Amino acid sequence: MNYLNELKNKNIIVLGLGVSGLSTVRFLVGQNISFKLVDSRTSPPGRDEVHKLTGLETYFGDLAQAQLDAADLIIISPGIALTTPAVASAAQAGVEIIGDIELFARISDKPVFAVTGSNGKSSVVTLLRDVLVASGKKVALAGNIGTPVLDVVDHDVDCFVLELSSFQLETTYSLKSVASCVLNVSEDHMDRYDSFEHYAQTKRRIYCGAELCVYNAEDAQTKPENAQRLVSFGGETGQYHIDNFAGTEHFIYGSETQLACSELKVLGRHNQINALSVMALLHHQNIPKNAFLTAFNQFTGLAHRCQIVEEIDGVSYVNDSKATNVGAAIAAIASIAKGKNIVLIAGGVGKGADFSPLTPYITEHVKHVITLGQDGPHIAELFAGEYVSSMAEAVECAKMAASAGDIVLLAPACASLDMYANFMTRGDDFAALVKQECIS
Ligand code: UMA
Ligand code: ADP
Repeated sequence: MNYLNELKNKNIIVLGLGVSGLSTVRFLVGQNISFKLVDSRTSPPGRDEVHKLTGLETYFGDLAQAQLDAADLIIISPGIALTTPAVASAAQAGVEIIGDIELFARISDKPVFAVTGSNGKSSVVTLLRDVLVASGKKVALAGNIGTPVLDVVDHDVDCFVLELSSFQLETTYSLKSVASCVLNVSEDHMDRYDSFEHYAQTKRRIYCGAELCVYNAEDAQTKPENAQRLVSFGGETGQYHIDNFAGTEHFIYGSETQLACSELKVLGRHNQINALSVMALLHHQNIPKNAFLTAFNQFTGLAHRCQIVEEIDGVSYVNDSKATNVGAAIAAIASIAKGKNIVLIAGGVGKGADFSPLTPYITEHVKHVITLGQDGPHIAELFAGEYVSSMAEAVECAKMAASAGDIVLLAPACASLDMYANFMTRGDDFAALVKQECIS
């Protein structure tokens, strides 16, 4: 950790006091490295916790007044864009700007598996961690999934599994990995990027420093430009793919049968594709088949991703609150519909997305669209839906519209932040309201 000594002589600003900012603060304080803490909000979330730290210089308010140009190094939170004027001006003045993942990369030399993509990241990194653990490895899982990397950097583990967002990749320059993967790229965060290509390019930064680049053969945007060691996955055409063997679907590498798809207990084609990506990420690791078997058998999926909340009068209520973009909502509809039997609840913060790719799926599988939140009126207009003002009203209307055999699906295709603290509270609200319906 020589780099930490270098940091002791630098004028450092930690910019942002959310989950990752607070973790950076804890880490630097633990290393006796001094810094100034800045957040654009007058009352940022971690304010109470840092108040207890004596001798810490803080500035909370307009970044234009924060004197960012005076720093040698800014450790920036992922939620703050590099194009923010005060940040861009500091960069132009020669200030080095890195994120917590870059700091991690500079101080840790343990093996890393890194995963990004528009959808499926958390599911894939969790399953990957489970397989590694089943093979006897000590693993730390961190990054965009919720545990900041600096919270686990000094854990006694054999390797790190990191979920990385495009925001984090923007400020990551020297991460080395044994394997890195872009799962898929579909429109998301279009309020942060000037084009889809820029967003996709940012995701492909994950391949810099990767010994093995794992890409989706059925999504051209995931393919690295100049990589030496490549392995691909994809439902039909990847090196890791799915095919029939002795009458049942199997995960296959080249022509070698690996496991029956039925060993993976979570449902849906997208989960099978995710499992293929896990196998590809572990391509050179000599993981015994049994470890895959154990992990695939035991993986029940993550909360708020296509989870059945309740069945009431023959209608299934499914919480896919984590479908925060159009691609994820499409995956949910396509994987659970049986004909035209879905009542869809959608809406929230659309992040500048184009919702039209939903059209064929809604036409084929959705009998009624109920919308809410900031972009609710726009989505209702696009799909002849019904705009409501609360989740309670949405559940009530969905109940009226559904009949036995139907599925009421919360797959918002939008972020939750206009109405909720995060996608979890949105999903919990939906589930609680559905359960109330069950009692009443
Ligand atoms: N903010 C300000 N001013 C500041 C600092 C932040 O207004 O000075 C705002 C940001 O614009 C954003 C919010 O505060 O709206 C949170 O930003 P943050 O960078 O402080 O976020 P953290 O709390 O540190 O959480 C981040 C990730 N969040 C984002 O990238 C927005 C978390 O991913 C991640 O779990 C956490 O670090 C640990 O690594 C969440 C997320 O929504 C789940 N990620 C996006 C996604 O998955 O689509 C990318
Ligand atoms: P992320 O961490 O990228 O947001 P999650 O695993 O949390 O990914 O899943 C987010 C949403 O995407 C959920 O609604 C889930 O059902 C859906 N999803 C999971 N895997 C895929 C995939 N391979 N393709 C499309 N959608 C997916």
